[in-house]
Amino acid sequence: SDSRVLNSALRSRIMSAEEAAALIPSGVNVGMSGFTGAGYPKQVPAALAKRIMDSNLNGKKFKIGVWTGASTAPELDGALAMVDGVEMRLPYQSDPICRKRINAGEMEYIDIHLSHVAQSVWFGFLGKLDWAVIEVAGITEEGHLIPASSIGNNKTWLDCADKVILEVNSWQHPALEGMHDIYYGTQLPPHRKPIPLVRPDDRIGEPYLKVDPSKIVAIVETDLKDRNSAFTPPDQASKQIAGHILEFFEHEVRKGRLPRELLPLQSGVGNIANAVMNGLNEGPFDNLTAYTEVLQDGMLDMLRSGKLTSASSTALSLSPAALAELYTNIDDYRRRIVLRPQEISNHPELIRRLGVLAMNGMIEADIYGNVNSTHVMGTQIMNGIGGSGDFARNAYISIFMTPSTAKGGDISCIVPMVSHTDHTEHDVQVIVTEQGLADLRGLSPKQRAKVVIENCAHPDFKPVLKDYYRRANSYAAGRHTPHLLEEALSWHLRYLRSGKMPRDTADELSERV
Ligand code: 0RQ
Repeated sequence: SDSRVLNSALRSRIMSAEEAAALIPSGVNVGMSGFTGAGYPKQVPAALAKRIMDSNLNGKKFKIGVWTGASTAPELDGALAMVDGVEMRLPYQSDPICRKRINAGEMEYIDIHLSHVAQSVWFGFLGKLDWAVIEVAGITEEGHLIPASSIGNNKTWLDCADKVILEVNSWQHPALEGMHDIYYGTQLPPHRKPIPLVRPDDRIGEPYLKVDPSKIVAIVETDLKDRNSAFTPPDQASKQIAGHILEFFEHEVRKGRLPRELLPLQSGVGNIANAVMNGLNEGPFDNLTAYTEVLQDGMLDMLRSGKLTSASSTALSLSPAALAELYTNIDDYRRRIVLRPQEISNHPELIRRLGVLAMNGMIEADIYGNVNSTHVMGTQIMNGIGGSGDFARNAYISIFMTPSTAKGGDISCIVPMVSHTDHTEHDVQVIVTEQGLADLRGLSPKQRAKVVIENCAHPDFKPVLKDYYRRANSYAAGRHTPHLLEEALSWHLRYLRSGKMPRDTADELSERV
C-alpha cells in the first residue's frame, strides 16, 4: 500500500479518527501540534468535538485543556470552541469562535511567551500534560516521525505526554523530510549548557522527532490540507510603513550600526509584516538571512529572488499559491529553510546572540513607547502575545508597526496611555506608522513623547495628543513620565461610550466636564 506508516509494529495501531477520539477522557490536558494554520491535527479534534457535543446533550460536561504551538484552524480551535469543549487554552489563538468564548468569559486562556511554553511544562508550572495529538508527514521504518509543516511544541508534547495519538497526513509533502532540525540538547536548570547555534542556518539537531513507541495508542491516516489563507496585496499604509523601515535600515547602515546585509530578520504575522518583506524584496539589501517563527509568502518570495539566502522558522505559514511554489522547487528550499522547535526559534539566548531585527504588529502604542499587542480597549483579547515578546526583549533592534488609526479612523493607535501593556517602553526601540517612524533609542520619556506624537500620530489626533502631553507636563505630580491619571484612559472610555476617540481639544474637554 502507499501508507506512510512504514514501521510494521506501529501499523497495528492505525484506526479511525472516531475510535482514536473515543480514547480521550474528559478533564485531561492535550498537547496538540499546530503553529499558525500549519501542521495541526485535522480529524481527531473534530471527532472529539462531536463526542463532546453528544456528551453535553446527555447532560454530562466534557472539557479538556488544549495546549498548542500557536494558532491552529477551524478544524481544531473552531470545532472545540463551538461545542464549548475547552476548559483552558494556551498559549496563542486567533480563531473567531475561540476568541468570542474567551471574551465572553466562557473559556480560560493563558497568554504565554511562545519560548516559555515548553520549559514551563518541563518545570511542572502548567500541571500534567496527559495526551499528545500530533500531525506528522510520515513514520519511518525505525519508528522516527517525519515532522509536517510546523514543529511548534511537538518535541515537548511527545516527550511529556503519557499517551500519544498521531495523525499521519499524506497531504503533507514527502519532500519535507530533511528540512527540520530538532534539537535534543535542552536541559533543565541548573544543568543548562549554551545552545550551539551561532548562525541562523546552523543545524544543531536531528531531522526527526522521537517518541517512545509504547506511548502511541492510535495512528490516524489523513489526507487533508493545511488552512493558511492568502495575503491581501499590500495597501497604501502597509507600503508606507515598509518604506519607512527600509529608509531606517539604510540610515543605520550609513551610520555603521548595521552591516550591509543587515542582521537576521524576524517578521510577525499579518499583512503589514508581509508587506515589509515585499518592500525588502525590492530594496537595496542583498544576502539577507531570517531567524523568525513564521515564514510567510513575502519571505518565500525573497528566498526565490535570492535576496534572502536562508530562513530559520518553526512554521510554514504560506498561502496555497506560495506552498505550490515551495514544492515545485523543494530541493533548493529544503537546504535553505530550517524548521525548529519554537523553544529554539524563539530562544532569548539565540535571538540576543544573532542580533535579530524584530518587526511585529501591534494594536496600539502610547506616547512613551509602551505597546499593546493583544487587548482591544484593554479587556478584549485579540490573538495573544505570541513570540513578539521573545523577540522584542532580546532583539538588536525591536520595531513595532501599525497603521496610525483603526476602525475607519475612529480609533487612534497612538494613545496617551496603552490600555494593556505587553511590551514596556524598555523593550520598544522603534515605532512605525504610515505617518512616519519614531526612533526611541537613547531618548528619555519626555523626549520620546514628542517624537512619537510628531512622527507617528495621525493628523486628526495629533493636536489632542499634543494638548494632553502639554497639560500633563504642566500639572502631573511627577515630571519624569508625565500623565494626567484621570484622563490617561479617557480615550478608550470615550470610544466604548460613543464609538469615537477624541479628535480635538474642545471635544476632549467637553467629555471631561
Ligand atoms: O480587526 O479585522 O476586526 O477590523 O485588530 O488589525 O490592522 O489587520 O493588523 O493583522 O497586523 O494584526 C497586533 C493583532 C495586528 C497582530 C495584531 C484591529 C483591526 C483588526 C487586526 P478587524 P490589522 P494585523 C509572530 C509575532 C501579536 C502576536 C505577534 C498580533 C485587527 O500583529 O496578533 O506579534 N500580534 N506575534 O481593526 C481596536 C486598535 C486596533 C484595533 C487594530 N488600536 N483598537 N482595534 N485593531 N488596532 C507570530 C506569532 O506569534 C504566531
